[in-house]
Amino acid sequence: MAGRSGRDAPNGNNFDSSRRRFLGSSGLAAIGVVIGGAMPLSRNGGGIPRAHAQAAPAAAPPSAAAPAPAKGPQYLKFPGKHEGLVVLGEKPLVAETPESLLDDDTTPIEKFYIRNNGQIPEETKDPDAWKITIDGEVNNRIEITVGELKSKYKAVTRRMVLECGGNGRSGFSPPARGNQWTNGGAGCAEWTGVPLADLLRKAGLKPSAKYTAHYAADLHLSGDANKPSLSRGVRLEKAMDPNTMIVWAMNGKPLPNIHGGPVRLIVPGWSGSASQKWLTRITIRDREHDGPGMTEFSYRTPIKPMVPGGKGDPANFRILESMPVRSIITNPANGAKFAAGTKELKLRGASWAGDLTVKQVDVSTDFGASWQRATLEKPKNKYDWQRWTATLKLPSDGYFEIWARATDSKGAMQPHQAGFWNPQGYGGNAMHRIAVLVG
Ligand SMILES: Nc1nc2c(c(=O)[nH]1)N[C@H]1C(S)=C(S)[C@@H](COP(=O)(O)O)O[C@H]1N2
Ligand SMILES: [Mo]
Repeated sequence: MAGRSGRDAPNGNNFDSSRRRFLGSSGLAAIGVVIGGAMPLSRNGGGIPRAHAQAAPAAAPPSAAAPAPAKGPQYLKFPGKHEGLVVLGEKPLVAETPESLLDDDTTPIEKFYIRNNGQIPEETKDPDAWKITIDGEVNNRIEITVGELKSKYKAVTRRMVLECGGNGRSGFSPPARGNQWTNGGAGCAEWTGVPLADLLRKAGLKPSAKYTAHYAADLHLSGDANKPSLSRGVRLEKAMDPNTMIVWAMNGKPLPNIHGGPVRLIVPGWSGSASQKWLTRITIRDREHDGPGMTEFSYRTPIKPMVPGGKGDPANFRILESMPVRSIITNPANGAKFAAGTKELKLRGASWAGDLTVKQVDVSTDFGASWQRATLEKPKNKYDWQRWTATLKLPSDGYFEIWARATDSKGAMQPHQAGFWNPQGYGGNAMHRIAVLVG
């Protein structure tokens, strides 16, 4: 099944020596938060993924001289990237951003997560000469260079969340197949480009037009030029949404190669896999796309809930579209230690909800027995995340867990545990929990 092989394969510990290319020796020093030694979170019915505690910056990073330990976070070493990013897989390269590094209103490029399914292409020398084709169920096929796109269409800039479809996967029990994301397969950047709808209107959609198919320049992991590494698509309605864009700039800078430069799609609110990097072609289809990433259990979730760990019947699955509501605590970091007598903690966080907005964020210091409402900001524009703050009073010194949960504009709240298990672990949006120690 082309749609599955080579993608989302377990990344366990089967790394070879080439992984060292991307693995850093430190991560701790670069993180500007108060942290001490590793502090385990209390376990609660499997609600807290093991990887969570390990991914916390409080864990000791491997030293440069010592061989990499078999377990524990592996920090990323990649040009232009922050040393606190955690490598989830090396072939293909996948790295997530610990929640505490998502504390900026706009995620800086250096902290933005990386997700590849295939080989990373070489950086193009002439970005403006890069060609994009629009064909299929259109009246006029379009072939346009990035240079023409910039000069002939009206550019817009929007701050929008990009989130991997598998974000939160490590919360599933039994473990689901694929990169074990905690909450760090997400970021919120300023994207500049043109709405895809402007090009589709120019091309003229035929009445038969129903779905997009996205193609790109990255080679399949195997190196086979005839096999796309990933080719996803969306319903026409989403393609025509003015927030779905072809972008060439990120945070005001030319889109970096690692993030799909010179040009990529941004399909906000939906599984990040629809946001094709290194975009070369969009073919309009008269039916749902069936490229790699569209079939069987890839980016598809059960229609009728299935037994956790069960086999799953592909006929009971449909394409994952909007992502579920999520909130993260971005400060303090998991494992933070505070001086004895600290009575008040100031929290900062972020929340978002796929196609929806966030209505409310609550925090708890007593394992969910009582909740306190956080102050929630408005999004800058549609698909922006919503920052939140809260001031917590602590009854005494000691070990506390801080839990955060968001509720979306339709009233759906994050669950205590990742639910609706599926083989490749989509939709895991359990409440974020951190541990802190006072005194
Ligand atoms: N061409 C191409 N586009 C791609 C991918 C890929 O492997 N190849 N990965 C997708 C997935 S699964 C995600 S989550 C996002 C990640 O984008 P980022 O690496 O810029 O964070 O890109 C998407 N676009
Ligand atoms: Mo993804």
